Amino acid sequence: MPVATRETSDARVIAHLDMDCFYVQVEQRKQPNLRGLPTAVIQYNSYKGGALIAVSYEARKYGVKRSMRGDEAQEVCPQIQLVQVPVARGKADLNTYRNAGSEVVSVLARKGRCERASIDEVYIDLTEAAEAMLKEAPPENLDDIHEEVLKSHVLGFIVEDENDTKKEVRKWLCRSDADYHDKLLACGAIIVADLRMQVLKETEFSCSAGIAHNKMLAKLASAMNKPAQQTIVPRSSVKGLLESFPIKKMKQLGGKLGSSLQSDLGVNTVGELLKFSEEKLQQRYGINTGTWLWNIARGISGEEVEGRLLPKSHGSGKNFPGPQALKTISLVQHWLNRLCEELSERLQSDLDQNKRIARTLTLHARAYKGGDSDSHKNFPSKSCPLRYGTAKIQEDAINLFQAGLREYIGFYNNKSLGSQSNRWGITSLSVAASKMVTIPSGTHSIVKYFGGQLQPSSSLKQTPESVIHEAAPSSPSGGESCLGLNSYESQLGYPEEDTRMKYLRASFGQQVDQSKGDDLTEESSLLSPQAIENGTAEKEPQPSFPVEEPRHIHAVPTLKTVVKKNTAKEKGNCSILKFFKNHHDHCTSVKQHATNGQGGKTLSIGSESNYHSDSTINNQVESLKETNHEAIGTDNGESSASHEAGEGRASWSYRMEEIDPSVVDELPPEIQLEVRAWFRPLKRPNVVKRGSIITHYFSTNKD
Ligand code: TTP
Repeated sequence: MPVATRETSDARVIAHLDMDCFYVQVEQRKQPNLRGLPTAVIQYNSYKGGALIAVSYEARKYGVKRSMRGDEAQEVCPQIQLVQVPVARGKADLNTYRNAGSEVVSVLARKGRCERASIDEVYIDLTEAAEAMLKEAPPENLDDIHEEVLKSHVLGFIVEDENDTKKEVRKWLCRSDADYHDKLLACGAIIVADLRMQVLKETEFSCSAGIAHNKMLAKLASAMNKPAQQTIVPRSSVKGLLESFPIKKMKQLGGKLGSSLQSDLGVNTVGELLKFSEEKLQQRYGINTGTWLWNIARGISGEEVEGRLLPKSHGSGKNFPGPQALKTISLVQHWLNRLCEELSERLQSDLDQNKRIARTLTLHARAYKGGDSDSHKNFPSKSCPLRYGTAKIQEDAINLFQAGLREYIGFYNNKSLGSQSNRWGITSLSVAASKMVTIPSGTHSIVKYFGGQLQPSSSLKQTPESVIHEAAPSSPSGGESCLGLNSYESQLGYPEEDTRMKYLRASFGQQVDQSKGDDLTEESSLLSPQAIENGTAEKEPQPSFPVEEPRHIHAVPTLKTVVKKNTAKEKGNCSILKFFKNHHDHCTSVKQHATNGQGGKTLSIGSESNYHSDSTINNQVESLKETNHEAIGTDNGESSASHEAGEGRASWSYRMEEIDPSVVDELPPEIQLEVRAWFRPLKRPNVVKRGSIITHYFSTNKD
């Protein structure tokens, strides 16, 4: 989701460096005889000659495009050299490219704060370096400016004599009457050219760059003149640049939000957004996205260069195009096992090298159903807390897949696989590990770190079996699953036994007593079963709208009281299930609440919660009705408290989308996590709830 950030008034110099036809360059470094030849890297599969994933600039001249397959590329350019990506475990092995990307980052990081944006893209904040240069050796004082700098493109700068471009650029760089911003950018251009030459010398890779006062503009500019060139964006040229810049090409606008701008507002270029007031954009897309759109129309972006040299996540995926589509669970399991093996290896090496652990495992897939391989429908992505160890990741991944499949085909069981309506095919599978956390070094801090996550508790033992089993329908072990963990290992998210124990001993400086494991609550308990079914727990933010709702911060005296009361009782528990556990004993079974007419989700409050449909959230929060009947309600005239007849006790329900998220702020942090996971999927576009107050949601009787 786009995030509006206020731009600082300070002058900044940000560069975005993007490697040219990166995989091709990596392959050409391995095989120097390919240099200068039309070359393309193809995916690992022979279907129609394999999909092209990187195309050299020589091949582009012949009309070879990334969208082509090998066969087609050979038709338009018979002399093309097709190189297959390295292969491991029957799929592409991108490690060579990742490592090559790291080589580049390590050169750049010497000069400023770097953010690795992708396998071959880096942002670098050169403000300090440019300021220092301007002070000590400004461009106009330089006897010699390198040719590479003089080849820079300066947006909006009209070169009068085409034959004298370098001389003209030199003049622009050395203007003594330039404003401070442009002077800094001129210094930035000199530094970036130097860095690019350094990268070429040390890695043999060429790259292109954009130099501007913010990340957004630097990124736009780096793609404007490729390969091996750089583009400067003076402030005065921002309006001209955005005026004609296609809206769908803008970062974060390639998807639904960009399409909505086109179809609903008739906006086709970024500049056309200038026609709309901030209020209008906010009304249509929500406060945050509205402001973000208003900002980008003006080239405003306050986003900082994050200072991250390591990837944000790890992923392993594979496509199964055409006839290769996976049509049985056992085939899916076979490939998931391989993908998980690779993921696990990379997580292990990240842990070894960087002392980082990942906290979330996500499964994505593309699929078709009903035997129609052309009709791809969205296969729901699913997430759960990540447990280290290849076998555990494999087990959790297949469970996530099955949860997704069940939702995807509406109803799923093995017996009906053969029937036409339940036929399906998987054309793409991937697993990703995200939410990377660096483990603080030092005995004291590591204890503190784990202490926060692993408070002693027996809550898991009280987690309803039914919930666990339903959520993990085919757990091979029949026991431990991504939802039902209670081993020390799973809590720590640590890798295989030996490494884990070794690492813990080293970290704590003491013997680790494994037997203590049973007493600890694991992170997975923070995940509601519904969240896993919905793929919402800890789900990575998607770059499309829904738009974030405005948050309302209101005092919530009633709920606060309840929370305080329970918190005192339940200190140390990590799950909302546990949080309310004292009230289960005498509860009755819960009736499942169907999705309401508006597609909303209903949270049924009662006991013996059965994990059921993805649109129904059931949790054992009976205590709310015990202590605070009036705390939950709806505002649409439907009964807020649905007393379940025949069960002897009331089971309360409320529609999730009608609960003010600010209520969650009042809950203990560990409970907040879980409740937030319930809220996430309910964010909807074009809804700006104004004037919502907590009493509105939590009044006893709604008409
Ligand atoms: P890009 O930076 O998008 O492209 P590129 O470096 O090949 O070419 P350009 O000079 O135009 O920037 O992608 C970087 C690498 O990522 C690319 O070399 C191959 C890989 N890649 C894929 O594997 N699949 C894809 O769909 C894309 C877009 C890239």
